[in-house]
Amino acid sequence: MNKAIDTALMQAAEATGSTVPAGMAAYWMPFTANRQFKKAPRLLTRAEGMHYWDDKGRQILDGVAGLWCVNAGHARPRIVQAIQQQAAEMDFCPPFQMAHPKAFELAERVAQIAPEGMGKVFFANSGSEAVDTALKMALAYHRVRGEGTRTRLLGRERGYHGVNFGGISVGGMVGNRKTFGLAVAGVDHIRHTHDPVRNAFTVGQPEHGADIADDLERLVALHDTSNIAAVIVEPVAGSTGVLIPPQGYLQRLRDICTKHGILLIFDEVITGFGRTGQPFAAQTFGVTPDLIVCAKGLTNGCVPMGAVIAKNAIHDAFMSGPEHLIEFSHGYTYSAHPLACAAGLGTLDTYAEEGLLTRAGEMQDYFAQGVHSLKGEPNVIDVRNIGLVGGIELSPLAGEPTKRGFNVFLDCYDKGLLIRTTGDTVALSPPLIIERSHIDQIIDTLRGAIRRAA
Ligand code: PXG
Ligand code: PLP
Repeated sequence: MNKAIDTALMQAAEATGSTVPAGMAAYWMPFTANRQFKKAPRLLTRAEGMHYWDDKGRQILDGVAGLWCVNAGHARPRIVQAIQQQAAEMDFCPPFQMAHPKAFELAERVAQIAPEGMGKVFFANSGSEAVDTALKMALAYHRVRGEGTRTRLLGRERGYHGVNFGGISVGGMVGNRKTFGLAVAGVDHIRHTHDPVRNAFTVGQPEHGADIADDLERLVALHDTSNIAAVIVEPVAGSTGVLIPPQGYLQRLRDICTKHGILLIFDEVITGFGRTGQPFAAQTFGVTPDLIVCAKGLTNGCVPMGAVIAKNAIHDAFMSGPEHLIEFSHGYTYSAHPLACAAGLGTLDTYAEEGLLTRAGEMQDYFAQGVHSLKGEPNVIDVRNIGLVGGIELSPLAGEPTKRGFNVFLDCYDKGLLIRTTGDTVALSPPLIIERSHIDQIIDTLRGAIRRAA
């Protein structure tokens, strides 16, 4: 820590009326209430299996797999060894016009667990980068086939697709529009599927709402098919409150896209790698998109990495012009980074050895019983679940939306449980190695916190 800078930053903070503990001034934290956090910091210093430990040595049960990413649990030996070995063997390999063996190996392994016919893998370094990669791929795909008027990108209300310009544009979060304005032009949105009046407290997929997919026909009628490149949705919306797709909805969306030649992109950053009981939600729901965006569980959260998995036909359409030319002018300095590829291989080995990509399916009934037992607790207005994802929606405190949710988060943390809240919805997405006793602990702790937040 540079003392002079730290002191200057602290003085500046004091001048504006906020005080920050020594050593904490320089780090501008992402998606965090910085001033509040620095008054009462929550610091994690170690992790293993289902648990974190904080700087005071307290053990904390991980109810959210870090941030929906540590699907195999923490500090898994195969992954640790793979990263250590790779760091010593080769630190970096230029990804443009060059490659290293593990990039091919990881792509093959991802393709093996992807839906039939989706055999091409393009690497990025985060979900946000993978989302923007997929959007650019969709635009370029139509151009390379001579349908260059297909430029419009469609998202869905209440969608979250990361933080880059493409992602916030197709995303459906009003906060991004309030903070950043227009972003990418030529974007429109279909309706979200959340319907608490008809579907509250449904176990698994809601019965009502397949017809909401027809909203895509409305936008086709408005913009004309010839102008629409792609529609991107999360099969299960995570960040905006755990919204489960109604029965038949995704298939209907698929059918409408197929009818009009619109690419369907599933953003599986959260649902990918076993979260819903199959490797991808596409398989859980039996609907195959044209592109899958993934990240998080790809490397068990250990080294940043994202990817786009493309249908073979989409990739093949690019392989047309002269062979010496670059087919898709896109990529990142750290695409297919050796450390990330090593971590990815260690992760997929761990998933395979322990059957983790289908374990959510085995645990989901017990998990569902647990989360739905919170129905009837004070202010619980809805409970939603699929695989090992749970959403418990609380009614907001009068005039102070998000505060009750945050109070529950703080209370759980105090009692040794890490959860995630988005607005007033508690989101659970534990590591897939979870045992029944952990589910019991999560539900007991959460129940107490919800009661105390009444
Ligand atoms: N798409 C989806 C569906 C996501 O959930 C991203 C894209 C972006 O990934 P990166 O790796 O760029 O963060 C995400 C990320 C939350 C939360 O609280 C969820 C995410 C990120 C931060 C917070 O639910 N998901
Ligand atoms: N900005 C500048 C000036 C660069 O040279 C580069 C990459 O070479 C980038 C941004 C993009 O960085 P990355 O490839 O890590 O996304």
